[in-house]
Amino acid sequence: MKDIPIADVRNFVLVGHTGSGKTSLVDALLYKLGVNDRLGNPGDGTSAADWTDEEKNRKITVWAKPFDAVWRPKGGKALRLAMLDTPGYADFYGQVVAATSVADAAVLLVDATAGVQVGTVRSWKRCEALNLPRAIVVTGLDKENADFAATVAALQDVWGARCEVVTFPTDDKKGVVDALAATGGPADEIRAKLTDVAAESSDELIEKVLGGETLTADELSSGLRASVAQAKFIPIFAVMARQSVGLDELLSGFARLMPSPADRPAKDAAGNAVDPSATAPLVAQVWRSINDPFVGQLTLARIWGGTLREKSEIFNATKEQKETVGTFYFLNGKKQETVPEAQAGDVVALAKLKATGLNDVLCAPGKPVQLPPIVFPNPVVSFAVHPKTQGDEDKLGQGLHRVAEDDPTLHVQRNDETHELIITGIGDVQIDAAMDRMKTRSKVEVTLSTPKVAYKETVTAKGEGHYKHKKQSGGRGQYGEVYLRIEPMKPGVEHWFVDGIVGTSIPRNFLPAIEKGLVEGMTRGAVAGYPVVNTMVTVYDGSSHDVDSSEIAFKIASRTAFKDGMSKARPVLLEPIMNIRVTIPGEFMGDCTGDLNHRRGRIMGMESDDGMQVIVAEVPQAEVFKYSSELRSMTGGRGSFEMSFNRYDVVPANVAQKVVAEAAKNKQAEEEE
Ligand SMILES: Nc1nc2c(ncn2[C@@H]2O[C@H](COP(=O)(O)OP(=O)(O)O)[C@@H](O)[C@H]2O)c(=O)[nH]1
Ligand SMILES: [Mg+2]
Repeated sequence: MKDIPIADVRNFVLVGHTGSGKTSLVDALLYKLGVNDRLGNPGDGTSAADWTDEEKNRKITVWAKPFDAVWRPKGGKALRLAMLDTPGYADFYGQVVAATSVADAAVLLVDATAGVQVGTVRSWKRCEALNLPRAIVVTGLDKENADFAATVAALQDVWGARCEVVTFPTDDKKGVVDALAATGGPADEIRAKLTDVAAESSDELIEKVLGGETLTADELSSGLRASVAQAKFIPIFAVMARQSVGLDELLSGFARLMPSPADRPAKDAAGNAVDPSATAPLVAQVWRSINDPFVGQLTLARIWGGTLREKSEIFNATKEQKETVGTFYFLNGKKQETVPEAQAGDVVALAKLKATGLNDVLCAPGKPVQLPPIVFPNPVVSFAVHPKTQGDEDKLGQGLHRVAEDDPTLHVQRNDETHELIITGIGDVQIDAAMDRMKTRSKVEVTLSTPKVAYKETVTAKGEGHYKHKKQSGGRGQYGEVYLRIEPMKPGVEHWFVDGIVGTSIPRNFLPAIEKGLVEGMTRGAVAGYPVVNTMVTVYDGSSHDVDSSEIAFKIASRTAFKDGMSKARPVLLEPIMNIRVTIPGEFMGDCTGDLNHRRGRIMGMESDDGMQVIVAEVPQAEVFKYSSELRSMTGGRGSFEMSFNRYDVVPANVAQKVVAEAAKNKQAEEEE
């Protein structure tokens, strides 16, 4: 906003374990800063931040959302806050990835009664990967057993002395002391430590300190701020959000220590800094896209530089297309405030853009800039989706598509081989929430099931096939005879169908029909009726009849000869094999490797990563459809995994037997219908 210079803007993302009080802090700030006239609580569904139905019902944050407020301290400068609240629950990690990508800093919340949790570590790692400046806010201090000092010690134990206290609770927990402002008692001790941190940021300050002088308040702040910007110093704040205690001290800490959009400009794809000033050409990045049934299409963008104006022409540099900006808003939960212009640090919601989607870069006309795209985690959990009501298939397809549009970590796909609609996500709670959303929006109810495995078949040896199709019924008969050879595809060979016919046993004009018959034959292999791959067919002989031979006769002959030949070419069943990377605390190592072996997995290696153990393995897809929830219960939520397709490989005989039996049963059921 125009009246507050960029230097006085603080854009930050709130991250941390689920239940650490992120949304409560947002609610407390919105209430304190006059955005809302009552204090909402995510715990009882009254939060102004967790306002969507799915969030109210589950009492957790599901979406990363922007909030906007101004702090006007008595006698001080106004500070504009652009906050991004994020979900702590692992299934919604994609939202954390999006929001951290467009924030200038992170605020990591840690519950004083729980300490460092899985979600805390996950958030921290994300910040490290982005080298994001950050602060820690200790919450839950009003709870019984809460111990601020012990929590600080635990944080320093994991992340070292770069984490140091700036504000701390009084003994009666009725107030919070700001060590940068107060004197006497523990504040002096803390300030001495902070002075050392600040001194390290510049030669000038270090000389002053070594010379025995005390740093002025401004020197101390600016020294600390330089270290925060490089993530070398991480200030710890104590806050009691629900009691509105420690908020002024927190905000004044943000003003003194946290970076402004001018301190940490975005880098374009070539590594050049984007000019953050308001007079520079516009650069804004789309990090979320909302398809709301009431407000329509909303595009959430973070402005990195220049000024975005209402009713203006801009350029989508990613799509290389002009866009017209109508109105845009600051969002505060359900509230939308129209703003005429926005600058670096602002997160705005643009209505009704035509061509713009996630990850697009919006620029001034004639000044295109490319930014590195936000890279989302790969979804790993799949379910087959079936409509509860027959006849809802079309509605289901559309509905799924629509919910997947809002969430880049949800993929929807029809599997052409199993004929199932498959939804893939990060976790089952995420998929469950998406299905609820679809029920409300598209009025389709569904059941979920474990997807069918898309088996394939191939041959491992040479096999001869033969069939003579001969029918004499009344008038014109049908005649076609085919001899063929089936073998595994040879490396480097391009075409799977080889014409090896010598002489005129089969007239050449029937070859296309023969090939069609083979293609049909390959859709249902000889083992269990799955598609056949990697198989070469040479047709080398046959016979025809002047009158009775026809395309249809040769199609039937080649299709049947294929089945004959395939069954003699030592056919096998193939299954998808996945790469899996399981990250767990060391204590679960034995359980997890044992479990993977049990799932027919092959351990390829082990690594350690930041205090966690990593198992790298290959495992058949059929065995890991439910791995997400099973790993969660095996490790108490402390394990995580990534998964990607590797290859198709032969199904071991004992397992294949069961698949074949199952296929035979299904075929019989089909025929009886
Ligand atoms: N006693 C107490 N409860 C809190 C505090 N912060 C949050 N809560 C409660 O803890 C629950 C989870 O808080 P929430 O803000 O949704 O956590 P988030 O998942 O990090 O956003 C809610 O019921 C809050 O009312 C706190 O500092 N003290
Ligand atoms: Mg929350």
